[in-house]
Amino acid sequence: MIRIILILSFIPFFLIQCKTQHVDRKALAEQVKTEYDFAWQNYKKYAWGSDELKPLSQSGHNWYGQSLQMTPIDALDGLIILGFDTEADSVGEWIAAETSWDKDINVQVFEVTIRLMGGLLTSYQMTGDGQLLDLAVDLADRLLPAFESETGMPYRYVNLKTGALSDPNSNPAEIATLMLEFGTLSRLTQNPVYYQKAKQGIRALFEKRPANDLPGQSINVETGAWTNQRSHIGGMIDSYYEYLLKSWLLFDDADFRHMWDVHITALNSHLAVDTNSGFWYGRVDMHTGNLNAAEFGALEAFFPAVLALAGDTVRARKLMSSCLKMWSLHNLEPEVLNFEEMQIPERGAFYYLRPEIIESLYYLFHFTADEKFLIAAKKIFEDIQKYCRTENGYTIIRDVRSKEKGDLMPSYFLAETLKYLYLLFSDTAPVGLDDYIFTTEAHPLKKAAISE
Ligand code: DMJ
Repeated sequence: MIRIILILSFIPFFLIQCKTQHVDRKALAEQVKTEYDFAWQNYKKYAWGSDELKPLSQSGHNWYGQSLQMTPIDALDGLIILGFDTEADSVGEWIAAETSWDKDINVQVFEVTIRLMGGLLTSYQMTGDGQLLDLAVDLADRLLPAFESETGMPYRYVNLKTGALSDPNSNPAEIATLMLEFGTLSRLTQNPVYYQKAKQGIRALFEKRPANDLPGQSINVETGAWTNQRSHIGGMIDSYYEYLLKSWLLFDDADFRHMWDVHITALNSHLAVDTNSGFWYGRVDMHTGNLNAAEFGALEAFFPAVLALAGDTVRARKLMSSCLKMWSLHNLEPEVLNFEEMQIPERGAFYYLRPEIIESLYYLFHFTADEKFLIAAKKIFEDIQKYCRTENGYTIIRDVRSKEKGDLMPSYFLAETLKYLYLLFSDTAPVGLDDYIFTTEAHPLKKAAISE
């Protein structure tokens, strides 16, 4: 009896509802638009010109002391995609006029690439505004010194003004998650250097893999030595896999296909695990392949999308179902979940408005047309409104059990979380998975670039 109750408690609320509910996609798309506008207007009111909004303190926050216009640049293509045309025009003009990268600050190459360069490239592709492309080129040129390491793998930080390098202790995600953006820049400018440098870093990383093809969590870009032996699909490794697959699909480069094939085979043999609570990818030792933590979390929830994009809808569906169980435990997902005990370790109780679970629902719905994924997305949208909305914008949650609020609206909430919700519900969006590859920050890049 206890066993039956236990199994029933693992069935997500969304799946129980599936048989009876129908989703009014048009109405939901309008609601997402309303919430996007609400979040954006509050950013403008309290944090305009800063990187991100702090809704509880009604102020702005800059990552490096001075602003890089993180939220406007990350959000601009969302304004275009959701149909805020007049606003998008004036924000695009403002970005072109106000943005300068000539700043004496050490920036994280990965973050500024995915949020700023990615945002600029998509907005350029959607508007044809050459000033946005010029900003992307200027930014990329200032980041290029990062690749001047002994191994060719990029340093984590570079000074935008001086090119000074810092922090050689990097990780697969930060090393590889430049390829779509740098590669697209090469396509658009006909300058191969960006593609070559980004690919050279990935190639050097791939060559360092152990015999079982499982990369570790961190690696020194000067020596090529692994500095953390944990292997998993979570933060610090996650988008390495994503970018191998997507770089193959966007650039039709067979080297990336080979690297993806090698790794997905290893992941499915060593990390994939069927338990009483569902199908998961756990954390293993990179050399032995032995499970050392039955942990999964909000960041790992990107993986059903990647599996679906790779054509593995069977594993994608199973993992999606596990992700929804993770969400429904507390009606918000934790950063870390022990999937054997279905308990949240203290260090992983927060929800940072992350998009990955919604991103996966978007891919699953696209590839299967199964309405249950829309129903799940509707429930998640409702939960986010219920627990993360404040009078002055949306905010992160410190603990999904108590629902205690933190004080930050990350730029990816507009760039990804709300954008993926809109794309799920709208059937008139100007971009979609047939013609675009979405970066890890949800900036859609055209499969055939403008200049081709
Ligand atoms: C985003 O900046 C990107 O999706 C990145 O790849 C992972 N983390 C955040 C969202 O959770």
